[in-house]
Amino acid sequence: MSTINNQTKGLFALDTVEDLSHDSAAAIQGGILVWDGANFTGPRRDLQASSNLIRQGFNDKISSITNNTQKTWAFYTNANFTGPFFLLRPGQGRGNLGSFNNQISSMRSV
Ligand SMILES: [Ca+2]
Repeated sequence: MSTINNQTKGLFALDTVEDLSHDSAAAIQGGILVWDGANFTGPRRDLQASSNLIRQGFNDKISSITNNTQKTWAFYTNANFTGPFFLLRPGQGRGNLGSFNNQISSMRSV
């Protein structure tokens, strides 16, 4: 079993919240989690609000995302919420962003 598979299994077993630290549980209740690596691996940022990712040091780096908010979010290839984008519904995640891999520069709820 690879490390990636173990992490993915853990990510989706969110009913086992008792296994999480207090900070992690808070993030899962209301944030956008973005990773540099595919399949929810590597450096991570927990974002609570709309962001131009240049300021987060994460511009053109995101390779996987989960939306743990109650809103649909849009992820754009250009700064200031412009350019091609895709949507993630509440609770939805993508471990592989396809043509959007390492392309996202801004994001906001819609
Ligand atoms: Ca990346």
